[in-house]
Amino acid sequence: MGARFARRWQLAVAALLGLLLAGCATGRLDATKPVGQEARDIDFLMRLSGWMAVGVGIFVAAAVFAIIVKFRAKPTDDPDDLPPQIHGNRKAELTWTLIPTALLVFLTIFTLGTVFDLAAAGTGRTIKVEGQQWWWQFTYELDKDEIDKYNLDQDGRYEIVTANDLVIRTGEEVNLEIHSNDVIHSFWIPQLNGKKDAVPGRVHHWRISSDEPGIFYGECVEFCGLSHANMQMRTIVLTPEEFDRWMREQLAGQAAAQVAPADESPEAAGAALFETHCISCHVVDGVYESAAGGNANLLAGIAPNLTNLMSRTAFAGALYETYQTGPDGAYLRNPDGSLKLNVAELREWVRNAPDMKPARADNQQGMLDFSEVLTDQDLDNLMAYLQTLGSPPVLP
Ligand code: HEC
Ligand SMILES: [Cu+2]
Repeated sequence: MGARFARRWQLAVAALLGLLLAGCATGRLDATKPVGQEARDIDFLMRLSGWMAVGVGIFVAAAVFAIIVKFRAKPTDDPDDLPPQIHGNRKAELTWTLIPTALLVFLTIFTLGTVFDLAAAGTGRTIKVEGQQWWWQFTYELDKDEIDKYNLDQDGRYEIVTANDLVIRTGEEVNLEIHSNDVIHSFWIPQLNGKKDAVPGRVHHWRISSDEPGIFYGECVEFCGLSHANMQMRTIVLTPEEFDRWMREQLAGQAAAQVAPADESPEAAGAALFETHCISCHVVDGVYESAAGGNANLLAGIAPNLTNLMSRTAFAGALYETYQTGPDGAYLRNPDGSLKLNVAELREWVRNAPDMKPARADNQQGMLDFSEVLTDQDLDNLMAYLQTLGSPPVLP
């Protein structure tokens, strides 16, 4: 191997290593900044085993170095003179068997403790999580106390169905029931807990919690087809008071949803278009339920429930922001303080979704291309209608 070739190799390896490490720097998915007990337990194990490995590594490297120096050949040595040939050394064998065993037993005790801790159910509410190509759905069922608290009809069964944004409150140990409607996915919010697979025909239990309000990002981490990388989600952690407001606004959004009114407004025209083109897949609670229970034309069985579309910070598997953000990620606001809708991308999504997110609508995955169906005027009207669906998000 020539020196020039070797240097090129070194350069290539350095460049690759640089690229690889650069991947660690994207701050959105970061398991080293836990905000809840579950993630903290995992972080502790990572640090414990990491530091132990560093200790072992330094010890082994130092020993190798010391041996190289101490037993190096001296100019006076006869090159044909071999050192004494021995077989086995009980003391050495025992040492390098027992020390690693002790280290591993020590790690196992901590690991098993954490594994059992993480498997225990939490004390908070249960939320159903459904993965499908290529977005996440979250379903909250209200219990008797909540039905009481929000002054709802005692005999009713109340469910809030949402997508992309998983909203929880600080301090609550939330129990997730993780399903899949098609292939295997995996649910991961690094700052809240480890990964849990979503497997068709099974329910996996998982617990998350956060001590602090904030938005914590997550992704599907089991390769699940074409738009796997675009199957993201967020956990919006609110204080108990804010969470309560979120609940009330979700319920208000359900109550406010209406059938297309017969007036001349753009909203009414949009609702009529929605009825024609969209309700074969999309549910608006209490109004357009035709897709409930699964549309035979959709492999996944469902499309995002749009009842409270405006209350979500992201759409299309959290690939796009519902509201405009500046370069620093902060939300842009209108003069009256309200959030600025990301009309451009939302409109483009409704016009030609497969162009915005790779999917195979012809294979019943994702949303159809409406670019040949809807006129500019239709799109404006649909935008007006979509803006009637729910109130703005409650932000931490
Ligand atoms: C064939 C079924 C189907 C039809 C018809 C359909 N959609 Fe969709 N729509 C979907 C699916 C599936 C998704 C989720 C796609 C994804 O995230 O990968 C979606 C996503 C959306 C979203 C983003 C929601 C979110 O929370 O991520 C909006 C908004 C939307 N559709 C509006 C419409 C409108 C308006 C129409 C009618 C013009 C319509 N859709 C027609 C299946 C459909
Ligand atoms: Cu997936």
